[in-house]
Amino acid sequence: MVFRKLPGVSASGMGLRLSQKFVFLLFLSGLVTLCFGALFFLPDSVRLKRIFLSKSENPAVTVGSDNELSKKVPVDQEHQRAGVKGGEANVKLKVSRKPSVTHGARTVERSVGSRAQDEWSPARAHEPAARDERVTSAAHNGQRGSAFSYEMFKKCLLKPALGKDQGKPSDSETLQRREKVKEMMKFAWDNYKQYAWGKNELRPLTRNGHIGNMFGGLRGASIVDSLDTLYIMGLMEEYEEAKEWVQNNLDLNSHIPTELWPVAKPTDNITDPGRMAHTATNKTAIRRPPARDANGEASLFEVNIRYVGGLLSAFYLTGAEIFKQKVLELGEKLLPAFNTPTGIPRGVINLGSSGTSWSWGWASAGSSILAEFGTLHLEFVHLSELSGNPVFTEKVMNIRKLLNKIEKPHGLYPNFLSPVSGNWVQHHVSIGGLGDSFYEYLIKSYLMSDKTDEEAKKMYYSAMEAIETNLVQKSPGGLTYVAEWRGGILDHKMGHLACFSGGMIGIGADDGPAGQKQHYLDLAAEITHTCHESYSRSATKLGPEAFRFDGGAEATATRLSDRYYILRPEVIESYMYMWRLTHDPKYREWGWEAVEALEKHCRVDAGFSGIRDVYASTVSHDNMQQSFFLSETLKYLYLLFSDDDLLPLEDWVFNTEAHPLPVIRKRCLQEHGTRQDDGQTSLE
Ligand code: DMJ
Repeated sequence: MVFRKLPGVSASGMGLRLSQKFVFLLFLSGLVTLCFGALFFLPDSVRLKRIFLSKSENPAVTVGSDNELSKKVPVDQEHQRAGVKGGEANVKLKVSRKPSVTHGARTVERSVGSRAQDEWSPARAHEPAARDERVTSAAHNGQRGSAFSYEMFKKCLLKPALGKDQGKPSDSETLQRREKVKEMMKFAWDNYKQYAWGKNELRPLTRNGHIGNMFGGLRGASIVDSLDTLYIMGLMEEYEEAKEWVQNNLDLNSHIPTELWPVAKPTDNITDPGRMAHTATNKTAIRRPPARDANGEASLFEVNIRYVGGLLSAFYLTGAEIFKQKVLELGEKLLPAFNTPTGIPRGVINLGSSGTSWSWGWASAGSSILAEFGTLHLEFVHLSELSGNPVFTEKVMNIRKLLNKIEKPHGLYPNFLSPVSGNWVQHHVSIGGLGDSFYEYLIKSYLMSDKTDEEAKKMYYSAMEAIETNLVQKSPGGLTYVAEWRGGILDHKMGHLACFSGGMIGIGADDGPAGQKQHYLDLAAEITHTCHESYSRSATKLGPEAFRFDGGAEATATRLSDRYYILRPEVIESYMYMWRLTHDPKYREWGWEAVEALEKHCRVDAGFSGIRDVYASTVSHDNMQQSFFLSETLKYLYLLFSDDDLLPLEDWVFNTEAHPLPVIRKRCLQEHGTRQDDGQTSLE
């Protein structure tokens, strides 16, 4: 049409010869194909979706389609993908400040993803729905509807939580060792109280508090993380102080003046999977958030495992209502993180009213991290238990369904997934940082469900099979280790974080395929042994952040940047489980070696500190008493030197921050009428 109007140009084709026309057409069609193809192959294909989805298209979607909690959720929310520049996992330490979710717009971004994605009906939650959820949850929160009865819940435990005599061991040496661990806890706590009270963590060398950038406006991470440890150790005065702080000072709506916004420094942690800040160090400072984000951005994962986990276990252990109130309030604040096209949450959430969320700037192409979105299940199921509101369980079941259906390379779960398309973003697989606690939560979901969650069980044992086939290796020196996998190529490295897997494989040994129990117990023992070797081959008898099995190395760090130890618990965690499962005295001996090393190298005048090089006999301290030292490292040591009836494993599973959560015995709870519905009295 346009051509005809050109003066002097014939309609037959602007005077071009046939061959020229052909070349021109070829060029044109190539150009069109290229543009069109580019739209499809762009990660998350936002533009394409905008073009091809009509503004009025508001598909109803099914939440957790094949479970009993299914319900329809309409969608009227536009989700915009952040303009995050992709980068490999451990490249840059920054948060993309551009919100991935924009509220108020009208269209929806839909996945053009994989086959698995097409079959699967994800929750596409949206802000109005999230508001409704909040209202619903408040309604469930004891005001009307179902009310959780703590007394009835206790009747469904098989044994008293604290045992006959608080787990006091009968032999005097073990008792003395346990007392030593209790003294360490008191020392760590007293110094935190004196120098950092109300801040997130203690800086023991400079004797001040650390706020960091993981918890948004939340404070007191060490207090919330310590509640249950203080309680089970019988440090009751300290527990009461902690409880009072939660009651009066744990502000879930705190606003930070923008000028006080922390800028990440080289040694700050950002999020734990891989403790990216420590490894990724340190190259990029975090920019201040926009002024409107007064509540700051928090890691969904860290807030969940430390605050939600800490408050839940404090409630279940003590029955103090304040913990329940706080945790339900906090749980609701986390719900907007799930407002993505797939329901897979992004890593960073604004805890304020905006409810916006972001992907970590360092995560490949705006992806979410397996160990982050895969480590919500235990806590969210308990939030539903306590509130009577199924929304929390729906959110995590939705994640589960997607992961179950998506195609997995060699049966393995890569660490990066797009929350928009629901597809894997790159094929890095690890049972250490970025992947670790996802596997842990599969087996623990099964155990916490009183062994009724068959889906979790199946997923766990299939994942284990794939891990054994593809990742488990034997070193020339005979050490068993779990390597990492990068698109089919093995990286012969094991992170300290991966050392939790000895304990995990141990607790999963009972319920695997027939005849596999001993095999799993052996594997668990071998991995725990390797992790112990990583400790005993260092000058300090503490283990490095990562150790290798190549270039002649056997369970030692070869890179300077892998030599630090930040008071992590994973190796001791495996000792504790292996002790409970086998009662082999070597695990208590190994635990005691760790106590001695901590005392010698990490104890300073005002608390405990991580060290920069486990191979240097004159240590340099990193000036940080991590909250997980109080929550996990010292708790696992205390349990290692206690009788098994302190928090018996038949009744309790530990979340990934070592906060004990009770097994949910649905039938028993129903029989005892744990829930009082709509004002009716309980059955007992
Ligand atoms: C803890 O916050 C949790 O154990 C998490 O799962 C991984 N790492 C730290 C401690 O190392």
